[in-house]
Amino acid sequence: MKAAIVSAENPGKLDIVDVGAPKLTSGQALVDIEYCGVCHTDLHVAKGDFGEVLGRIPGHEGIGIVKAIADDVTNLKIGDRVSIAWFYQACGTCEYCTTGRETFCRSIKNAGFSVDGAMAEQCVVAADYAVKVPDGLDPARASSITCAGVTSYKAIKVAAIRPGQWIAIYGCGGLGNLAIQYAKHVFNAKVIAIDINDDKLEFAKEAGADLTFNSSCADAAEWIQEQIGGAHAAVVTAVSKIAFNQAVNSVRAASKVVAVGLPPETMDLEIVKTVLDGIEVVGSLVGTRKDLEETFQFGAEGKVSPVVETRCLHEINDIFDEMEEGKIQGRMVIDMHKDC
Ligand code: 8ID
Ligand code: ZN
Repeated sequence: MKAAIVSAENPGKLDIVDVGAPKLTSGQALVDIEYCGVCHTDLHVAKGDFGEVLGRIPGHEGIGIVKAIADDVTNLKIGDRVSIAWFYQACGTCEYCTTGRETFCRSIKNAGFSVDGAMAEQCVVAADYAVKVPDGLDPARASSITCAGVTSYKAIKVAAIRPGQWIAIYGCGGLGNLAIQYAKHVFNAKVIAIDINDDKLEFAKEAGADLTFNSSCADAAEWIQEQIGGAHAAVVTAVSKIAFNQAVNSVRAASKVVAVGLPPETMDLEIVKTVLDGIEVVGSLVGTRKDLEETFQFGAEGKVSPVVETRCLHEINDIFDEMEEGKIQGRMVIDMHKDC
């Protein structure tokens, strides 16, 4: 089958190759992939930012149709439409798995990083962990919800924002534009969107942002403090430590800064401010199966609608370039049946 793999010859790139179809083992379902969104995490994986995984098939915004199931699988049937998410499988029994925090299981497997993902014609999933896509949700949009959507939604849950409060969203890319939509249409918050790119900020306005700010030449924190006396929470999806530092300074006392972006850097945290203002800086990692089920439902109801453009698998390295140059609005989604 056709697949993209992390290249050994071209650092930071993927090669399109022919590989053997994955083998179905106990507890698994074999999925014919229809769509796979391209997340900035795939770019981190290709570059080895989380450790080198040469030969790995990336892709964790996969959507496809179940083609076969192992004999012991009871929760899926052939023909079901399911997702292949970064949260691929966990142990199911540890203190994290049994307390609603399964994405922090220490034995977690991640699609497209520790196991092969969905940038291929076929993929196997752990059947118990594959979330079904509800009827009425377009599969290309569902792919973007499988990571960008659920991660943004969960991060706002973690931010504990209340209706009518201000939330600052740093980074208005694949995740950020959806974070704006969830903040507005699900949590009834007011949104300040921050990016370094004017096109992204125009897009953020279309997604529902009440205020926007270009932080390429000015400090967003100062401006936010001036305009609204500080945000009640911030979610940082930007791939830059500068945004993380600004986020801490842009919130009111006793607020949360939710870290989502994964730049391989260290943020500066001023201890005195953190203590005196009671700031909580907290990481948020994708979402649980239940979070994804909820997020899919908001998509099916039309409350949140990912903006996607379909591309072919052979364009994957071009998509990575466009992502690094900040040229993508919404999500590029690979259509496995498209040829170019
Ligand atoms: O579970 C998680 N925590 C999770 C899940 C999925 C993705 C984390 N991520 C991580 C990705 O690995 C990546 O590091 O979130 C980050 C954002 O992913 P994305 O939304 O898929 O990336 P994008 O579409 O390239 O958007 C990034 C945006 O950040 C802006 C860019 O202009 C772009 O719009 N940005 C940058 I780069 N620097 C900025 C800055 N200093 C900035 N915006 C504001 N201030
Ligand atoms: Zn992702």
